[in-house]
Amino acid sequence: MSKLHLAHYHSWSLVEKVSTSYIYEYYHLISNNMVYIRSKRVKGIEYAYLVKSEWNAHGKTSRQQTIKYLGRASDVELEDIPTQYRQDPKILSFISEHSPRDLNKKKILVKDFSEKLYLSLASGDVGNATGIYEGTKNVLSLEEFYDKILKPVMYDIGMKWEKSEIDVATEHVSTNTAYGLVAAINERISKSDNREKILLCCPEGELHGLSASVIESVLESRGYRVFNATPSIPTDSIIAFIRNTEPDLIMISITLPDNIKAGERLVKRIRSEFSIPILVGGLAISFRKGIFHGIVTSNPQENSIEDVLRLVRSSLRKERTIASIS
Ligand code: B12
Repeated sequence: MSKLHLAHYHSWSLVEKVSTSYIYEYYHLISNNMVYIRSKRVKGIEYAYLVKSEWNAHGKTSRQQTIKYLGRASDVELEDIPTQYRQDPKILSFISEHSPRDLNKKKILVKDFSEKLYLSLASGDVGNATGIYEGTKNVLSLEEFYDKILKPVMYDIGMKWEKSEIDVATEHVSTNTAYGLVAAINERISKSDNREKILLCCPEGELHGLSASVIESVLESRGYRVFNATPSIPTDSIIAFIRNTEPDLIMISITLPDNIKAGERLVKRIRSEFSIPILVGGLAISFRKGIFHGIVTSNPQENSIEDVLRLVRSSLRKERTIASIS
């Protein structure tokens, strides 16, 4: 990642949006010049223009110049935008807002958002990362943002670290920034009361906790009350917490295959004291079948947020059925 690229990227925090009933303008500030997309509606059809605005400090006036006619707003592709202006989440937002149904466009946008998110995470910029999330909102659901963008970016960071393409400091900065991003997203999520309680925890020794934060974020958005006790804490603490809070479901997240045995011990201990449904999942489980007898685990390769939600719903439904029978 070049420093120049990052410096350029930071200028997006100065982006401003102006809207009237007919004109939407997305600004990109480069020194004293702004570049933005303006769209005008003619006979019900929106047409887009890439426009440069030059500020004259002496005369205190600005001069607009159309750089490029982009055609119908709904047909604008990223490729239509000159490369130097493609970095702006607001320009991306304009494209996604005007043609959210175009699958191919969506793919390109996901790729572009992912590259930008990687840069933001690696440079420790929560504000930028949150801006990127905001930019995806017209095209992607919260679940899709996590599944299609944040998770693959984190997996990629893992690969890069494994291949020594990035050092451990960059990996740590990225992970901590990702936590900040999830927290910022959570602040934007409205929560309701009287919800089913879910405890998220890890076996002792398991230090991977971002997965649980992502799951927490989605479950909270769906109205569940989540207690996130990850990453690793002593089993006795988990047991005491369960006794005090009486959750309706316990979810155990395991990332490292080395921690499966500790996970099995945790499950055994919980089952010996409580009859609360347990769900086990995580990277370690997603590649191994047939472990954790009698416990619902996420299936290999079925690791998406939708899968997690499905498993949570079915576990709670089973619990309610058992409760209503007994
Ligand atoms: C961030 C990170 C760390 C951070 C974790 C910080 C934190 N607080 O989370 C730190 C630096 C601590 C770390 C340490 C280590 N890490 Co690490 N880490 C990662 C990394 C880059 C990202 C993990 C992540 O957040 N992923 C994003 C989340 C959203 O995805 P997810 O975990 O898959 O979760 C999803 C699903 O699995 C599922 N899910 C998760 N939990 C549950 C639970 C239930 C019940 C259900 C239903 C579903 C479910 O839902 C989630 C959302 O879809 C991964 C790369 C990777 N491929 O994941 C490596 C990775 C997991 N780490 C790895 C390694 C080797 C280590 C270390 C051993 C390195 C070392 N030598 O010290 C240590 C071990 C620490 C320990 N004892 O746990 C390897 C593991 C390889 C392996 N198979 O054994 C990986 C894969 C990197 C790599 N490519 O080599 N790591």
